[in-house]
Amino acid sequence: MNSIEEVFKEVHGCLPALGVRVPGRVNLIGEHIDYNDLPVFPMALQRSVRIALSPRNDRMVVLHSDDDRFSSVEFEIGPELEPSRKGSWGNYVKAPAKELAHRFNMQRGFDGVLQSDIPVASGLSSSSAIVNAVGLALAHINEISTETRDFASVMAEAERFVGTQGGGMDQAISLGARDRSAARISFHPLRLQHVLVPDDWCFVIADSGEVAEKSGALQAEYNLRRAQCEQAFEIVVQNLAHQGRIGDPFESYPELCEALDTQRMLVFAEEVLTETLYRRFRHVVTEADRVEGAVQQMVAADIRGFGDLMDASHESLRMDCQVSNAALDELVQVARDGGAMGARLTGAGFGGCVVALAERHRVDDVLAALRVDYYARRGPMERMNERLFVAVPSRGASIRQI
Ligand code: NG1
Repeated sequence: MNSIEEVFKEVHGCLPALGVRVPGRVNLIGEHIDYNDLPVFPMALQRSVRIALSPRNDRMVVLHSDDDRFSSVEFEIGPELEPSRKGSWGNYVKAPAKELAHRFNMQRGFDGVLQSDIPVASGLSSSSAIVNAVGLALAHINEISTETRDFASVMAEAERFVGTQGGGMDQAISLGARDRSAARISFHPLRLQHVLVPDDWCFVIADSGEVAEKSGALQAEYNLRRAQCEQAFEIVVQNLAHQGRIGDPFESYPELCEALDTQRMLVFAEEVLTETLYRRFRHVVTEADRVEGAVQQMVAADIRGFGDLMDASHESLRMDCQVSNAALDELVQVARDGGAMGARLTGAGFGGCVVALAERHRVDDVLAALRVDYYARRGPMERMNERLFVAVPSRGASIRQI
């Protein structure tokens, strides 16, 4: 790959003025619960989206992607921006432009070049990295504040432009992560509690090769999970209030989980919910407990305890949230058989990646098992170095003058 500055010169005929870098992320635990406003526990990756750019004196954005799979994008910034064809990556570029134009007076766009080494549609948040990178670029050149907490929420709102009713995890971690750390993220108000990842812990990422394209068919499944979780919450809370077990109905999952013991809540929920809604509800409240447990285990450097929670999370995602598939289950099993302390699907599921935790001295065994027992059986795969790697907990987004 040529350097981003070289590509910029080739495309735009001059050198760029600014460089923006936004990392992808891997969620360690706390899946399908950020949109229920419950805490999650991700970390940022060493892989990132980078944009080299020069501000323009008009409101055009002209962004060239240095990846043959994605064509260039060109549009004028404005609050009325219409999305391109469904599934088009340009919508992730338009999303922050529209949201920021809706909130602020933006007179300047940019000429840019985008490079990325985050695997696409794999649950590692390549899409939010693009949204954040374009958002940061536009905010910087239009002198809009990018204080992490507010800006992450604005970017989360922006990304819903593509049609997925996502939570706020991805934008918060890729903007606010610290070096060598994971972060427990809680919402309303957004707060990041940084936890150092023990040196001896290695998180292996393995891509199933099955595309989890959230702007495609998966979008409806994802949005359905969100709607089911909300419906389950409403029914449980209304019945609790109706039976006089609580005073005023709670307004959010965090309030409910804070007030009631999980097991007692589950016994009650099973009585009032249909089977599917009960499964979703059980996933949400038990996953919330696992997040708190996992944060404590990382602080205590208890790798076995953390691994067990990852296993339990995968089981819950498979059985209750029902977002796993055969390839993800197989990868998880191969990683565990190869010596991982625990493994689980990461991101929205239905394809994409798993994350496995290994002690440093066992990580080569885990990688070898995945190569031999998963990848070799599927024949040659393109971009193999993007598919299987050890995650390095990395710092969040940055902007530099070139
Ligand atoms: P992925 O599939 O990694 O982009 C999505 C959502 C998250 C979260 C996870 C499931 C977006 C941008 N991201 O992540 O908010 O809900 O699924 O835990 O919608």
